[in-house]
Amino acid sequence: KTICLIGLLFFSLNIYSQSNKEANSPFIQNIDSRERTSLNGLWQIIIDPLENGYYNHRLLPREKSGFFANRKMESPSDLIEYDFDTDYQLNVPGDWNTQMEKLYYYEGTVWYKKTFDYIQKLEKEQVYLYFEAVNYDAKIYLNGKMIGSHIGGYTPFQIDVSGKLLKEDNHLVVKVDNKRKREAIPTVNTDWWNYGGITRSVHLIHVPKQHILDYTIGLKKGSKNEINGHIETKNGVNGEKATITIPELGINKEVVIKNNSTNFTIKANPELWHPKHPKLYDVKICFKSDTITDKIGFRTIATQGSKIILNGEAIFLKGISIHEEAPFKTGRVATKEECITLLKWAKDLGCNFIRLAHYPHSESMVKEAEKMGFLIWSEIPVYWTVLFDNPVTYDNAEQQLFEMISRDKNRAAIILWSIANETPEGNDRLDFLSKLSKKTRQLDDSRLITAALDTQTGSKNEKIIEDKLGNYVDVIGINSYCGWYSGAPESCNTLRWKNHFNKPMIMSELGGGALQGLHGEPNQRWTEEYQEAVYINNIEMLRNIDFLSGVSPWILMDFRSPRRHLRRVQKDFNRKGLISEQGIPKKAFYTLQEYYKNENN
Ligand code: GCB
Repeated sequence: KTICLIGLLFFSLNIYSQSNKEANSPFIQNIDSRERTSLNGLWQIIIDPLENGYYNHRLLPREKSGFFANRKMESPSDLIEYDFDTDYQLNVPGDWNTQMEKLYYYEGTVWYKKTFDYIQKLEKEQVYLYFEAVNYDAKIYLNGKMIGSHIGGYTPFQIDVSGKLLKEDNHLVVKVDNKRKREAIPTVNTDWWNYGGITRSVHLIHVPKQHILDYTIGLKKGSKNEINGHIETKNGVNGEKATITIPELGINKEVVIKNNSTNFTIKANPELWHPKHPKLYDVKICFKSDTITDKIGFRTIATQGSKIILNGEAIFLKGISIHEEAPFKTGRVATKEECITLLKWAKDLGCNFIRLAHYPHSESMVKEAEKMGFLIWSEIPVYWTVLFDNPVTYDNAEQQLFEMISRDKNRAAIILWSIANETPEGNDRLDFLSKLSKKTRQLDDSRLITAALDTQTGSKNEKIIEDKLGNYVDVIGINSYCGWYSGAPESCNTLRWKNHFNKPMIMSELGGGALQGLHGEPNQRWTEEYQEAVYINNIEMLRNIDFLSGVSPWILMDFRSPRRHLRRVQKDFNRKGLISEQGIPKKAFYTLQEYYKNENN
């Protein structure tokens, strides 16, 4: 028994240190430009609600006999009570809830297995196993051995598998658990579907032993003609050189590596990235035999009083909030085409800005949006009442923040990092979020920080923004549902707003629900006319807010949420979309479109 307990302690410490060891360590950038082998496609799966493949009947972790061993019967008398190869299959990337009826409401463990051969692509290569996202808790085993773990459903992670791959028949097993937990980020309570699974792509990434790991390239804060850069290499030797080429700007700069890193500044006069002309430059970085290419935009972003200043000029953000929900079929977005469909709808609406709610969306989404000229708000799922007094919860939030910023820091389109949505006032929350804000600035001081607040004070006719969190952000997001959760739609156009902070405000949410095709009087809930009235009156209200610098109403498309029970209307959908999940616009879509058309800039 004592041995078992010691074993368990050692095991837990080991897991703890494994997940912690990876904290804040840089990972491969821009995987699109890397030599890759896809591990997408059908994977074998075992649904394991009791975690029987992980714990024995004493609830102790199985050491050898877990499902990660992928055991097979060798003789007819063998007793092995699982077999990946005769069990179900699921597609990767993809959520399990919409792929298999019996998994629609499922929250728990599913084991995934993929068998593959390893074809070496480069001489003396280093290989990373790269997951774009797994929701939520992933434990990864290669050929029977645990090689890593990750927590957090929307950000990438990598594991160095150099020297661990066999030429044939590698078996990669991933235990995926999407059980909601009070201490997790997000916590147990949300308003979106907790889609489980290996929701984004999986790759083997092949790089030379000496390679470029991480890089940051962008305009120096406050300058339009100086490009700042930082490169981190792996296995570099002091004195070795890297070059940065931007042919269109006539740049070809050699830099020297010291302690696997280098910082540099280059004079340049780039055409600036702007929603109306989203100019991207081809950038090439070479180090030894490694080359990486990227398309990078250059712009400045700042605030001045209540204005957001892009490239030196005030801009009004005409936005829309978007969940990463697949159009037409629902479920998690799994393809680039699905991202493009959503983005085209936002274009039709007349947007120059999107709020990617409530967690980091896929890299494809961000890149496609950047090409199409959308400014982006990107956020981590610190949503509602997470355990603000729990240090483990904080570390988790910080790690997700780090992963979001690491992946997307070279995307000029992103101007706002959001650290929280609708969190309740209190000291623990303020400590937690002010620390997170400080961390965000340390990681990236070139962008603005925001958070969406629902904590206004005041009366029926007057709302006052004075939440202390306002001190720690650059731009204040306000979620307010006048005409839906409070008051009738007509009450909104006389509602007045006051801001205790001399900072820009984005109305980061407003809206109301409607079932597409349901018509009636403007005071009849769930009709398109009611939703239209909510928009008409809220737009009047917005016109009276002089510190308003943008809007991102809730939300582009109806999305699945288990909080939405009204069968005759909702059927497990939050119906606040301006477009139904089948892609049909509701009346309010055109109301907002009209507003955006008539607003200057
Ligand atoms: C909110 C939340 C959003 C919800 C929305 C709603 O304030 O931020 O996640 O989906 O309200 O529809 O109630």
